[in-house]
Amino acid sequence: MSLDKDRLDELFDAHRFHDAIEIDSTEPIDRLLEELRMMVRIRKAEEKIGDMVAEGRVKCPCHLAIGQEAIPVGISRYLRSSDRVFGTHRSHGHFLALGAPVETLFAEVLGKATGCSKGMGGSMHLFDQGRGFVGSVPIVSATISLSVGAALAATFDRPTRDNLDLGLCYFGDGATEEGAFHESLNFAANFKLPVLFVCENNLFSSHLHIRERQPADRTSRFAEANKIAVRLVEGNDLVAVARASEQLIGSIRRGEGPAYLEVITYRWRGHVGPREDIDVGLQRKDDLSLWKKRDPVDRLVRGLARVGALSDRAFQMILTEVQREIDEAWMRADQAPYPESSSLLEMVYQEVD
Ligand SMILES: Cc1ncc(C[n+]2csc(CCOP(=O)(O)OP(=O)(O)O)c2C)c(N)n1
Repeated sequence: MSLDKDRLDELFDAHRFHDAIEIDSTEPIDRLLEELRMMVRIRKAEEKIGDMVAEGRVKCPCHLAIGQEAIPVGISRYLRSSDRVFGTHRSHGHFLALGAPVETLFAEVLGKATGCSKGMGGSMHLFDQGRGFVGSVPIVSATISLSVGAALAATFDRPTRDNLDLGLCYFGDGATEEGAFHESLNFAANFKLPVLFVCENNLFSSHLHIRERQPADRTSRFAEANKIAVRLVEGNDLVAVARASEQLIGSIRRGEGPAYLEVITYRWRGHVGPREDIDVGLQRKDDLSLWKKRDPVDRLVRGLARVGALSDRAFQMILTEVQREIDEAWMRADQAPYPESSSLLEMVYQEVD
């Protein structure tokens, strides 16, 4: 094992973490089964979108997070609708894990009026304010500073600094190479703001590996430099993600200041689009088959089976039910109308008194 504390060590090793995840008696099984269903829902929704991109039915650029499902599901366990969650260009899972309907995602990628952004945004502009999803945008790192502002606003709402709502931003390891990221960490730390920074470190920014871009691969070193509390976990282990989230979100709500959760994971598809073998026009060089053994869904299924909580038949039933849900949601989204061209300006200008 490397002695460099800025390295990810075994978390980086594709040969590790293939086992069933550990489920102990403190984990309510019903909740885990619901979370498994959510992970399957996210995966199948993204597979459907990928297929529809390949068929030319979906025209907007779609960045799939297949292989990363445990992260938003584990974190969302401890979120509430008054929190302010911000996503990225790769946010289908962040959006769905908060309970947003699959149909509003499908309609959005199809540009339909029933989409979560009325069909005007596409895959990278998702929005569900009622569920606390304030938005995702394609500009790398742009939402990090917005989440810090939202966290500042949350402190105005509850000046006692007790049971605070939080700002939360998901971002990739590539976003840590932007200035706004560093300014945001500094500001949040200095003013002890209730914000959770979630770095989904999938090792790649487009086709470039983090070891080709940075002198070290553990991004939470930047949070430590700002005296921010850090947890670093294996991101394909639902229970590990949820436990770290519970601890960090608890301390943020108590007014103890920002926290940084770094979750190590891997995306199975290329940077954009449905292909597994091509990344930004280049042949993929990494060993995807090894990383697939870290499948967060399969590891959870095996963990549940090991404690006698899930039979093969019960899992097949979940797969069938979710597939039906996905097919029906796609059908409704597909049949929905496109927005009227007359509505275009409604989305740009607002009446003021
Ligand atoms: C400011 C900015 N620079 C570059 C891009 C082009 N771009 C889009 S996604 C991406 C890679 C981001 O990688 P990362 O933040 O690690 O997220 P991941 O795609 O791995 O989820 C880049 C360079 C952009 N959208 N915005």
